[in-house]
This record gives sequence, C-alpha cells and structure tokens, in this order.
Amino acid sequence: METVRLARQGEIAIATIDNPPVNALGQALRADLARVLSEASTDPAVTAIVIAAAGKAFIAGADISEFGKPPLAPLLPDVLDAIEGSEKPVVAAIQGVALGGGLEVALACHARVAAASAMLGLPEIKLGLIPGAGGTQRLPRLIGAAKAFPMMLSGEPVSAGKALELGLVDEVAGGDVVAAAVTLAQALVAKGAPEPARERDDRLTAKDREAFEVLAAEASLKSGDMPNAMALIEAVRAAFTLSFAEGLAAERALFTALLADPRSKALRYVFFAEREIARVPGIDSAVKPREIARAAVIGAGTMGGGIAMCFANAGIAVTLIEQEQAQIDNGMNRVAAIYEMSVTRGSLTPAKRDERVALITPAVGLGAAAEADIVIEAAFEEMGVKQQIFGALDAIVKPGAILASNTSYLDVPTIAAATTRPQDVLGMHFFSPANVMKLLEIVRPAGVADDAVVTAMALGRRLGKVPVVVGNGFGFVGNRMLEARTRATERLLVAGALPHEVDAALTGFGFKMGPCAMADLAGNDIGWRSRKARGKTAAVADAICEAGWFGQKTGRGYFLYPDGARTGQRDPEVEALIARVSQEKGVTRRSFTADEILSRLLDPMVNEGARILEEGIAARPGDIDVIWLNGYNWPAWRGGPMHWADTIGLGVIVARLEAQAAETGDTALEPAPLLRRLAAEGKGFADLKARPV
Ligand code: TC6
Repeated sequence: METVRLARQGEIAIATIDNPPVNALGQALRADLARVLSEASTDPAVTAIVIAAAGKAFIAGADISEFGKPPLAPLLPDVLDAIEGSEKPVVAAIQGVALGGGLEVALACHARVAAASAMLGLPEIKLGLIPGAGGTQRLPRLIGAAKAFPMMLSGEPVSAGKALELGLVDEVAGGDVVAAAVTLAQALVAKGAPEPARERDDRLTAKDREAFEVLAAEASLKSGDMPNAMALIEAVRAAFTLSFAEGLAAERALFTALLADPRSKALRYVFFAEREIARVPGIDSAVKPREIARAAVIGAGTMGGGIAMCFANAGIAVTLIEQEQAQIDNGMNRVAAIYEMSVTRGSLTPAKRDERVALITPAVGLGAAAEADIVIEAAFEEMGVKQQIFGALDAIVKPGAILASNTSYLDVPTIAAATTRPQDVLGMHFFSPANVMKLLEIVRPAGVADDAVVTAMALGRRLGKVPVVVGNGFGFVGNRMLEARTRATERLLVAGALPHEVDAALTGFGFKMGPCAMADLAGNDIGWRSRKARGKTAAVADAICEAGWFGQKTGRGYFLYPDGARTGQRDPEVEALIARVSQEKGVTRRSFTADEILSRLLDPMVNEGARILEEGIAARPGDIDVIWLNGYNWPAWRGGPMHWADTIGLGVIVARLEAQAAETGDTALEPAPLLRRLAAEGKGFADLKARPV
C-alpha cells in the first residue's frame, strides 16, 4: 500500500502522507516520499510542491520500532537532502503533531505553514537521543541556537503560535492548512523560493553563540546520568564551528552512538511498554467504557482528598463523603490548602482553583453517593470497614455504577462479596500523593465485568494517570515487589550494611531516594502496624519503631532530621541499635560494596516479579516495569526491574539469588521456577507472551 498520495492543484503538486496511526517515517514511507518528490520535481507541469498529511499527525517522527535494527535505505537525511535541494519550492502543511523526524521533514522544506492547533517539537532527548536528521543544524539556522537549544533540550513541543513567534513557521493558517500552503507555494514560485535552512547563517551570530554557551554550561551541570544532553551541546555547537555538511555528519555520528547506548534502548522500551498497557489481554478491544459524569469518594483523609482532587482537576464533579461533619471539614480544608499552595507557587490561577474546589461537593453519609457513576472507597485499610461500606453502598448506588476500592493490600473479591454486584466491583489503587502520582493499579478480580475494567482504564487516562490492569493478590504488583525490597533492606542492615550505605547504592543507581529515607518519609509506623497485623517481624525496623523513631514526622527514624530537616543525617544511636540486633542474632557484621548492596536489593524484586508473572498477577513484564517507573521512581533510563534483569542476564540473577539463598537460608530467595526456566533456555523476560490477569 502506498503511504504517500500525489495529487495536483493547478501547478502545485500535493504529496499527502497517509501512514496510520501517526505517519511514522518507516522505510516504506521514506521510500514513497522520495519517489513522489522525484516525480513531482521532474514533472514540467509542476512548479511547487506541498507536503501534507492525513490523520491526527503531520508526522510523529522516525518509526521508533526500526531503531536498533540495520538501517534501511533511503535514510531520512538523504530524503531531506533531496527535499531541501529541490529546485521547485517545497512547502510543509503541518497539522496535528510534527515531532522529531517529522519536524525535521518540515525544516528541510523551503517554507512551513501550520494549522492553529499544530504542535511542533524535537522530543528525541526523551528517548535518550538527539535529532538525527539535521534538526540540530537546521533549527539553529532558522531560529538561532539560543532558542533552538532549549527546545531540543526539553523535548517539549511548542504551539503553532509560539512557532510563528520563534520564526519556526512562516504562517499559521486561519482555515484549511493545505489551502494556505498552496497559496504560499504559489507566492514562492512568483517571487523565488526563500533560502533553504542549510544556506542560512544570519541567525548564527556571535551574540547567539554567547547566549547558547551560557545555556549549554547550565545544561552540562544538570546532565546527570544521561549522555545525550552533552551530545546535543556538541551537535548544536557544530552549527557554529563546522560547515553544514560537516555539522550533519557530526550530528549523525553522535545520534548513531546514542542509538546503541543501553540508556536509550531502555527509554525506547519504556515508550512501547507504556503504550502496550492500553491493550488488556483477555478483554476485547471493542468493549466500550461506561459513561462517567459524576463520582463519589468515600473517606476524606489524605488519600481520599487527593483522589477527589484528581477528579476536580480533570473537570469531573465529585462528592467527597465522610461520616461526620468535622471530618469532612478537615478533609476539605486539607484540599483547599493544597490548592492554595499551587496558587502561591504560581502553578494554578485563583480562578482555576475556585473552579476546581467548586467541583468537589462535601457530604456526610453514604447516601450522597446515590447519583455517582463511580464510587471510590478510600476508607481505613481494614476488611471489616471496607465490607461494611460496600454492603451499604450496594443498597444506595444506582445500577451499573462502578464500585472501586483504593485498598493497597486487601483481597478485592472479599470486598466485592459484601455486595450483590461483584460484576461492578474492582480495585483502583492510587499512589500517594494521589493528586500527583501517575500510577494507578486497576485490580481485576475474577467476576468483574470487562466493561467495568475498561471504564476504570478510560477514567484513569482522563484523570491523567498511567493505569495498569493487575490481578488480585496481596499487595498486587507494586507493593508486593516493594516488600521484597524492604525485606532485602532489613537483611542487609542485619548482615553489616548501614542505612546510608543502602540508600547510597540505590541513589547511585538512579533512584531519587533510598529505602531507608523512603521509609522515614512515609512513616515507619505504617509498615510496623502492617507487620504486626500479619504476625511478621523485622528486627531492625521493629526496634526503630519501638524507640518511637517513626521517621521525618518524629524528627528521627533510620536517620536524624534535626529542626524539621528534609534530608536525613546518620544517627549513631540507630547504627548502634543495628549492631546490637546483629549481635543478638549471632551475625558477624561485614562490609558490602555498593554493587553487592544493589544486587541484594534488586534481585529479590526481580524474583518476586517472576512469581507475579507466573501467578498471572501481571500480564506482561512491561506492565511491571511501567508500574515501577510511574509509582516507585525507578529511573526511566534503566527501563524498569524486569528490563534491567534482562540487561544483566537472567542466568546471572539466578546464580546470585542461589548464592544469597544458600548464605541466608531464606527460601524466599530461591529463584522462581519461571526465572530458572527462562535462564536455562537462555531467554529473557522480553521473550514472554502477554497473558490475561
Ligand atoms: C526521531 O524522530 C528521530 C529521527 C532521526 C532519524 C534519523 N514510531 O502515543 P499513542 C505508535 S525519534 C513508532 O498511543 P497519542 C504508538 O506505539 C521519534 N510508533 O497516541 C501507538 O501504537 P499502538 C521522535 C509510534 O495520540 C500509536 O502510534 N518522535 C511512534 O496518545 C499511537 O500512539 C517521538 O518521540 C513512532 N514515532 O499520541 C514521538 N509514535 O496503537 C512519539 C507513535 O500500536 N510519539 N507510535 O500502541 C508520541 O509522542 C505520541 O505517540 C503522539 C500520539 C503524540 C504522536
């Protein structure tokens, strides 16, 4: 099937790209584009060419799925060279998004017209790359490096209006963008095409260079673990120091090196994993969501208030329900205070704040949930409490309304059993703070209707979340794996590591926070209570709680937080307490390297992930990775725990787990059968097929 159609309007040829879903520049499209352009260029009846596109995107960029495979001719830079070298003016008619290679196509044209709603950007940085088809050379020539560099560094697209202001487009079309591009093409024929970007140097002034170097110096300080910011600086600098052709070659070399970098591979993997979650195995893609116009949230604590804010932020009316007036007043005050903080910081206007607060109706008593299309329960984490609420809701809410629990650990079918409508009951597990965190685990218990799950997914997306469907089981996916890491932390502390060493290993890996600082932030008493309820112990963590050191809120936990400090300091008393626990357990403490700590923290998580896959609690390894990236701050360029395990090699993980299991006698560290099988077959998690949860 041809991906580019050629039509004529008088003397103007119109090449319309049509390569659903987003006109990505795969090999077929590149070849068709090159062929069509050549036809139009050699047709004596044609005086100018418009490149337009059908569908929601002008061009979403290179086909990311081709990256990492042998390059197929014609290469994009060669196609662009032909466009720019055309003797007949070529005009881009941009509608929807022009991203990455898509914007580079437009930059190679002699002029650009954008629809008012178009968005233009070079997001390669987010994939661990830099523009690789001339973007770093053409954009500075068109708008100056001081403006081009921040666009490429942030990767954020700009609106058509902003693009006009920058000089990136020549015109914003009031009406039909193709018609406007045809008119502009005719004008260019009459007065001669403008200089192609590659021949321009008027923007590359000494002042522009100076401003760019200031920005480059700032960016290099912040480049952290990503090599591409430095590569971007080098490529943009080449626009000043090298000829256009040499600059292109330099950009290409940097781009090619980055393509092979494991950090970029991980980010590309994440790109597809985050889209894959929308396909829920076992549920037909034709199943339609139920309509959600009004919501209710039960419980106006930190979690419930945050969830209500998610609805208000998405423009959905929500009733926030408590048992007593004083509780709902407190909850509403908390919500108002959070909005106020955003106003003070300048991220929300007072008018928007008022709009959002007005969407939240406070109420006392479950009766106020009667009109809701969905009810989300965020009450106390105790089965009896949940069952009572769901039983009562069953008699109140209208037929077809979804009943969701925000439980983090409890058995969702047992909650559903308190109602007469298990087909409408599922879990919607938000993460704290609910109005900020992107992750949403949607728990699909046996017996829930497919359209209820699809509704929760669609709603999650409306709320700006990353919804992942998981199976029912203690701690679902994220918290279950977190518990494996928490147990690993305790083991390490008893064996000889200190809290700051454990945390440093994880922050060195790329996490923003280590497990000890995280526990101190969340409150050590939470885990303590949960352990006690389940009859579990953790000698170090329990002793810290018995001393009343609950974390930041009490000024000390694993670390000291004098005078309300947010960053902890080493606490000699805690370190002595840990040494005492080791002694009581008869353990001779030894030191651990950061690498040893890391594998002892992460390998058990991978093992738990393998069990989760075996048990059908997660549909795909990618779903687990998306959960850890969006809910637990796993560094995106490491691709998530299951991807990370694949990069290490499952054989290595199995050997390390076996050694740890033998050393500690902890059978939970024995490699999961699935992990063993994949390792024995020389495979990775990426070889697994999706299965229904
Ligand atoms: C580059 O251009 C480098 C050039 C140098 C060359 C030398 N490739 O996100 P959605 C698929 S780097 C392949 O759900 P939306 C996507 O997987 C690239 N596939 O839709 C999904 O497929 P599925 C720079 C792609 O409306 C479907 O399209 N460009 C690509 O929420 C729909 O996607 C970017 O980084 C692609 N480039 O958002 C832009 N893009 O249905 C990346 C999309 O089978 N893309 N797909 O799961 C985006 O930001 C968004 O997809 C969007 C559309 C804004 C275009």
